[in-house]
Amino acid sequence: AMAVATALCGATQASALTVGFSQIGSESGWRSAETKVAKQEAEKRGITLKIADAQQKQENQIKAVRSFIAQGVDAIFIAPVVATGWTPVLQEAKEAKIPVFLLDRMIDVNDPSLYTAAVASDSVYEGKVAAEWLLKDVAGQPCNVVELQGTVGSSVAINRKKGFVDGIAASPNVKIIRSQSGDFTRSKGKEVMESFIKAEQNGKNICAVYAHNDDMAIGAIQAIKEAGLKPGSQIKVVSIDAVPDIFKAMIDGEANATVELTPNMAGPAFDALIALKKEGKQPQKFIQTESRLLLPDTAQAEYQSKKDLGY
Ligand code: GYE
Repeated sequence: AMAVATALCGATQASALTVGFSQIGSESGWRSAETKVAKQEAEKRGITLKIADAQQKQENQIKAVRSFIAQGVDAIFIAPVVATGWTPVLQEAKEAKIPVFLLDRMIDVNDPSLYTAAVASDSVYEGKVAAEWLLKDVAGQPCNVVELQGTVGSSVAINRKKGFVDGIAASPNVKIIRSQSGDFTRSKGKEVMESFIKAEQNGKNICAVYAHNDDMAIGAIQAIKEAGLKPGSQIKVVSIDAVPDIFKAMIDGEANATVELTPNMAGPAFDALIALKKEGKQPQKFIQTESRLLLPDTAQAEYQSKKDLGY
């Protein structure tokens, strides 16, 4: 009875809240999961969530934010497609006294008060974890790496590259020989991997592919197979996100490692918002999610648990 009363009470207090979420789009399995989880987490708390899909365009995000300001929402969540260009619209939100929460990507602004808090992983660290896995796996042997970068200008593409480059810096046996953006999509990941394979002796000169997300890795796996090579052994595959399909690939011996990123970015942001509105509690500026390295030994269990979570 106590639990019910508490739940009702929480729901009543939160039900007044309306949040506008400017989402990037649905470029990856991870992104779709994040949207789905955001809806579930809003419902749990009795929050009204309005989602605007920007179809990968910052100008659409800026329009959406302006429209949320005009509607007088209680808070604005933004998953910023690129890092720069946010100051003017965030200034408008600040003047309207609407708190802004960043989800999963960061921005470059001179004035940190332009947003209230960010929920994201340490994406430099993710790149480092991927590099460390590869260094350990190749154990001093030479290894030519091709890199599939995320969306150009996004904080995560910049940081995942930096973390990996830093991670291999002291190991001259591991080298990035080619690097290009695959825009975080399967189709582009496949296309770019095909061009890397053609340019590198039909793939024979490539030891590993490092993809900034699992979807591009899955596209790359397809390209490797079509070139008559074995992904996971002849060309190693390491990526980031931990979507169900990468575990399927691990089970089939076609992918080697991923760095997990929770799709639940909205939940912690909702909690911080409720604490801010209810108790006037200023949230932590950077709410960091975990980054676990996941390998084939747990792929079956991980696949199942992700599916059980509904993505
Ligand atoms: O890793 C990728 C998505 O911004 C952290 O964006 C996110 C990334 C995620 O498209 O799959």
